[in-house]
Amino acid sequence: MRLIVAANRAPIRKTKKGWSASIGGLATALLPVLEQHGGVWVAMGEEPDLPERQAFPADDPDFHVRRVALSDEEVDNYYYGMANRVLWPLSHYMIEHMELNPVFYEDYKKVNRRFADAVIEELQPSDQVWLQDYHLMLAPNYVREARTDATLGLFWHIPWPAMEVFRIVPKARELLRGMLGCDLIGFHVDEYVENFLESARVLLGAEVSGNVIRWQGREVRIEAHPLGIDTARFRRMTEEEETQAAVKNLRDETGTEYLILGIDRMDYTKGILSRLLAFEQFLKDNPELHGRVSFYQIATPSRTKLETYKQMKREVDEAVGRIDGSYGTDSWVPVHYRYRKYTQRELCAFYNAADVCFITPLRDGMNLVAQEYVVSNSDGVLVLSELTGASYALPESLSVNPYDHQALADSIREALLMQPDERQRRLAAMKERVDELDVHKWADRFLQSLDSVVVS
Ligand code: ADQ
Repeated sequence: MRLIVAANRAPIRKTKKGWSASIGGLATALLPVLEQHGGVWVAMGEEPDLPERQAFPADDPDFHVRRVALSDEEVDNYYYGMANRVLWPLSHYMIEHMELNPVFYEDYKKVNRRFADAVIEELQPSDQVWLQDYHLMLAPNYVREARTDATLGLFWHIPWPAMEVFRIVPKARELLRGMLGCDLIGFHVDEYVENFLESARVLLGAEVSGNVIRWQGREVRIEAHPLGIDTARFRRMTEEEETQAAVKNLRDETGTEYLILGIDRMDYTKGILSRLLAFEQFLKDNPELHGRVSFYQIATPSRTKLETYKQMKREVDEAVGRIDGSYGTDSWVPVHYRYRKYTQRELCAFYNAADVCFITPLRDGMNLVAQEYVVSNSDGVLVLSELTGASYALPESLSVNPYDHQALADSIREALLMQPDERQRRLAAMKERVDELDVHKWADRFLQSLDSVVVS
């Protein structure tokens, strides 16, 4: 069996030393499968001078990258438009951020058609096709129409909202029909599976029994496959001498008894602003802890072209300035704010050094940062928003409602004061769970399930 992956981004990037495999996320999970079985990775081609088909590695190829060339305007409408300004806010229940421009959908359709055409061209009998995420909702059915016998799976990385929310998007039914070209659709947790089944039942009148949708004479299975991280890699990186030296530096430089950490892409779904406001409230409520606690907020620049993201950054910058201005002293900076990317090893140092990881998205499909903290830390507390997939996967975290300002502020104090035996008990249980979610096991489980769909 060969694997054909279709995803928005390619898993390789050009560095000064030539082409190399990307680190993290999907590339980590799927490249070993492609290396073992061979295949093709179909992705968006944003730069016109890159080849349409590229063998990787060039000298002894394991697989090919196939690029779907897009114009700047198509990238704007399909990616920055339909994917990031319609489907992203919709799926995170933030409909106030939706921008419903019909041109977005027209280009989204066109681009999905082109992805499907590339898959169809590459497809050989007995290949498995695995599409990824909300960028490619329509492509599965385009492939299905051309190849009725193809084996098609899709994994959806963000939440699937309640049916009543999903139906708000124009063309909701067309989008659902597109996805139902698959044999298997995976989500992180059961809640999203239930929401999807209800969407298909109510909006399309599809027959649903258990987790199977009967649709146009075929069966489509809807399953929960929670995604994990590369646990061995994070464990190894944390133990390395270089990382431990960085941990020591960080603690020395911070100079406070407690270190609290937030790490996110700079996105309005991650709840960075309300987290900062909660930290401010915590400082107001707990004067005896002034000078003893530092909060590191690390935010990776993301979708920086979009106005909502620029606006959010301004608000975050202002809040940090206000808190540090009101509470900071000559010897104490309450909030250390870093708006930049780090290497995974550097992130491990932050995780290892932090007494509390404060992860409070307003919604999040899974949230891998929570899992990275659990693997890389040895006696800290994970405070986790109950509106994340990770909260279902890690019930031993200190769960909090990110919309409850006072509860957020109180959770910081509770985490800092948690007794060592309780901290250890919770963290040990979460470490076992994160081991089970491991990204390699996730890929195996999904592909085995896709295989069994075909056999049954
Ligand atoms: P994201 O929204 O990107 O992913 P998340 O799962 O937390 O959210 O993954 C972020 C990744 O970026 C982590 O691996 C983290 O280490 C890395 N990262 C964050 N800040 C960084 C920095 N400053 N420098 C370098 N790396 C940084 C989407 C969904 C999630 C879902 C994943 C996977 O929104 O809900 O968990 O896909 O399915």
